[in-house]
Amino acid sequence: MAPINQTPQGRIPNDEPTVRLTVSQATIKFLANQFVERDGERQKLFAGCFGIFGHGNVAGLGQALLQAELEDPEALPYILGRNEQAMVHTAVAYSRAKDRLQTWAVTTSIGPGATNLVTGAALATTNRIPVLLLPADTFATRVSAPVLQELERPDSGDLTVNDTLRPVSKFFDRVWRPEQLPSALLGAMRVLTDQAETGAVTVAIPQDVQAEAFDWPVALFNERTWHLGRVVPQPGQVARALDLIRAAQKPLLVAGGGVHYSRATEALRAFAEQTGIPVGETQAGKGALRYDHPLAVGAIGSTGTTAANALAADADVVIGIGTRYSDFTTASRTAFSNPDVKFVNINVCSLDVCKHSAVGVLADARETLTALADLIDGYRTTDEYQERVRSLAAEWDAMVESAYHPGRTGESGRLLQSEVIGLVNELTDPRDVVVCAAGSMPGDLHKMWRTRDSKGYHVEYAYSCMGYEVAGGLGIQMACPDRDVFVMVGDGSYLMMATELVTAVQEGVPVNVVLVQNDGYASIGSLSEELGSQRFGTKYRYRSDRGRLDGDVLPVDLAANAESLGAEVIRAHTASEFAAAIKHAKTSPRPTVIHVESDLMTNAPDSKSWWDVPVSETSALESTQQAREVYDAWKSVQRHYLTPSE
Ligand SMILES: Cc1ncc(C[n+]2csc(CCOP(=O)(O)OP(=O)(O)O)c2C)c(N)n1
Ligand SMILES: [Mg+2]
Repeated sequence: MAPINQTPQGRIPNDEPTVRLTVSQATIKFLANQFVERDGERQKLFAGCFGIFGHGNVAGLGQALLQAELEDPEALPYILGRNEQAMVHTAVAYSRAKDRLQTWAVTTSIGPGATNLVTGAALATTNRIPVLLLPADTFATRVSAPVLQELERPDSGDLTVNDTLRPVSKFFDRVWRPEQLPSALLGAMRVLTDQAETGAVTVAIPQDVQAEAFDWPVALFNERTWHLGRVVPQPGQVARALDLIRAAQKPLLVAGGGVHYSRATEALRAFAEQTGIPVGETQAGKGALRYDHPLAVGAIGSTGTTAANALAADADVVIGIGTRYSDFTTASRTAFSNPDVKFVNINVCSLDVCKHSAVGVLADARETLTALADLIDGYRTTDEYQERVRSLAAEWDAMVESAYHPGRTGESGRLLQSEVIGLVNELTDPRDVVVCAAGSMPGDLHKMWRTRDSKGYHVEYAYSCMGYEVAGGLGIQMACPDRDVFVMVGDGSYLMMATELVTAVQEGVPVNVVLVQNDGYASIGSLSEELGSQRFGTKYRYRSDRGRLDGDVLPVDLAANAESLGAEVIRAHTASEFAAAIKHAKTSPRPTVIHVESDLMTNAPDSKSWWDVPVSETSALESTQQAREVYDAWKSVQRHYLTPSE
């Protein structure tokens, strides 16, 4: 080691060119120069930056965004959103529509602006979709403390409300000093572009630091390309997977969201056709195979088709591709009930590869399917098995057909929800996109939506967040201007967050919204009833003389609400009015909301499945006691899947 007083003789002096910019200006300039490449396709990582300004970011990042817009409007376009959580939803939906190859940055003020991000961040991380959050933070210098919206604590000087974003972010950094910015930004990019690690990424910048100037090495702003490689499966892993598949009599493929992100739908179809293995789909995986393909059995699990669930019950080898095996997919570990069932898990995430004691293949879905197809030789399921697949699928499809065309209305004379879904399905183009997140419709859509295009189905069901729908629809319509987007939203979700209709109007994004008004929570209401809780507290009613929420229906007019936000609104009462409204919405250049009333009682065909929601073990209500008996019976068939699949 050199003595401390030695000079660096003989070394070349550091004359790296620098540029003097604020931390905010440097951040924006850096973000505008990030690119992503996969399969030879290169594009900007950030389509732009959503934001809502407050004192935390208006003069820092706000000034930088203004300067950038004036210099080059294409560099990092700024869009004013209406709610911070909603802006994250819009960014996430956009990114999912782009197979996670592109996303947005989201800038917020400090305090409530920042904490409004938490739900959006949790949604992004749960769904594993990249989004960059740039919440402002309280002063690094603290001279003016406590500042407006600062969480002042007696026990900590460096904790701020932004720390709530840590557990819901896949990467979190706070830039206390300008020198920290390069490592914070590069760390953020690494996680955003890592297929296994991605999710919400937070870089919090204190409001004083945002405005501080620094001499940055120019190289920080060079164009930088993040190459998204495809992880190739190891031969040993492929061999072990092949051993299992070749021995399978009744195999079943389960396609998850990873099939889409990897753009493996063609490889999946080819593999299924080569081997005669049927394909079930999770919520995120739906659309992996066209609904009418002879090997498609549609949705699997708690909201699955009877076809997929019958095959799941018998399956001896389950090949999960890009799936997290959520409780809805596994029917809370009751769907795969063959005592000898074995699993092959293909995933880029080691967390998922290990589930259910599977034979794991830690690799890209497309690469793995291609490798399996190359090596599986003449393996094929029997004609008898394939015939069973076709007949089970046909049986389900007939049920969907009658649910689409019920030939009757609900008890109140309103349209049945299954007919509403059927009309949207039949009157939209195959490439149009249906969007949903929470309520009774995600389950109904999972079961009944006939997907005709791999990108035609977008239901956020990892976080199933009420309020995602309209904001998400905006993002998808922005990502796919050549498709018509139809958001299906319940009155509950609409009331929680319809704010981004205003943003859609502002940006001229012609997203369509089908608003199903049923005066309450059909979903949680029917769950409540099933679990013996009698739909308690799930209806939009006045408080009655009895002191309960069982008075008259509340006089809420959501169509008028949508009109007031600037959308074009059509009130449809009958099937023919509704059909005309869909046709009109497809041609309208404006955001269009179709308001339709339906019943709280929905009528989708039964999945013959289960979802683990615990029922009170002891209760004064007979309805609850009966529900507990059913619950105990299902609990007794729940599995752990602990036997190694090898
Ligand atoms: C933010 C959030 N809060 C609560 C829930 C729990 N939840 C799931 S569905 C639902 C009701 C949805 O109502 P609505 O949008 O009217 O749809 P419907 O059930 O009537 O079809 C609730 C409260 C949730 N998923 N997200
Ligand atoms: Mg409702």
